[in-house]
Amino acid sequence: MSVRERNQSPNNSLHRHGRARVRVIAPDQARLWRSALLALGVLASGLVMLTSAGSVRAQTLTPVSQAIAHPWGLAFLNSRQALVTERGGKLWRVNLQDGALTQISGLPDDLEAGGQGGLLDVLVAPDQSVFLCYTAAAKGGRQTAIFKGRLESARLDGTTIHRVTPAANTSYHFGCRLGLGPQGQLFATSGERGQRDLVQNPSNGIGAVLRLNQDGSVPRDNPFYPSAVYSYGHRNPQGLAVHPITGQVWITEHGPKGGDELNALVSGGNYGWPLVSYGDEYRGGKVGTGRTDLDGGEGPRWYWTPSIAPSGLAFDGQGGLYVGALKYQLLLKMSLDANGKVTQQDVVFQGDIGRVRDVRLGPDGRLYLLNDARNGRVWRLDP
Ligand SMILES: [Ca+2]
Repeated sequence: MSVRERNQSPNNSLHRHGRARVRVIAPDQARLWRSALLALGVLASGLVMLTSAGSVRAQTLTPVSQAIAHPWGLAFLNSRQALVTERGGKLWRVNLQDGALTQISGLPDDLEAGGQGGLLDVLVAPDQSVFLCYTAAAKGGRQTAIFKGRLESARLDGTTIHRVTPAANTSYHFGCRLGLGPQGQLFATSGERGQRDLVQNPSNGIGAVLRLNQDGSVPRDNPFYPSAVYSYGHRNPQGLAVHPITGQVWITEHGPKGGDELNALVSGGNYGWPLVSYGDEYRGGKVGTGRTDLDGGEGPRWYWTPSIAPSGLAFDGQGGLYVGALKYQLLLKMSLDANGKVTQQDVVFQGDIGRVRDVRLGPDGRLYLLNDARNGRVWRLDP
């Protein structure tokens, strides 16, 4: 892999934005201690308070699947079965009772795995249509693409319904998280592919969140119609979740060196990349204008410096928002008030399953996770 997602050793505190408390909820004393150290690092920055251990709640991580190599996306078919993508280009149906895997055929012919690309996210619509977000080989390199199919036994029958243009030769920053909005529109994140010059132009899909009808056509009320772009100025968003009450789409995105973001999307919003950032360039120096806010743009609801490398995002039924993280190997719970302001950040666990790639709310109301490892698995968080 020529360009790696951030996995530098975590040697710094978990930074945060705004005035909020950090509370630690961890399943055992060892985990509590690690998490408390993390939180105390934040405390040392003088920005937050650490609440007492009285808020600690025991939770257990239970493996619920056989091993899957670098799983990336998880979607539930029903309460007994889920689909899980493998970045290298396989799709599995997982029996959630016994953990058995069934390989699904019929994947798109132009799927190309390599670098950060491959078979990435999966979504199951209420009518059981299956959507895949993947890296497609294309003239001029690779592109993020969306496939729609129906599952017939262990085979997908479908077609590619959208391709992000222009294609680029790079093998990183594909984005590729999927979600369904309250009116049934499909939302998909599209990373910037190292094509910074294109990100501030919403007529292309680079560095954007897309909004499509389920047949791949562009809704007439899209802000830049006929463009599929719903919001732009994004870097590499790998978490997407729809708020269960407001219907607003929330995303997480990888910043440069620092400045990973949690964003709440508005139609037509400009989220600033590569003009502004809370992070710095990897080579050193400020990003773009050197500022953190963009006139007329949308600022993040939260940011993390140093970077946690967020991947996977899920709301629970009570307004809690869960953020998975690769680099810090943790699951965070963000609490929101009625205005969508982050009021608290909790460390649910850290280090227990390595790099967290995805987090989803199951039909049983419990959180399910994927860990990014050669022998990755589906995990369930049990109270
Ligand atoms: Ca931003």
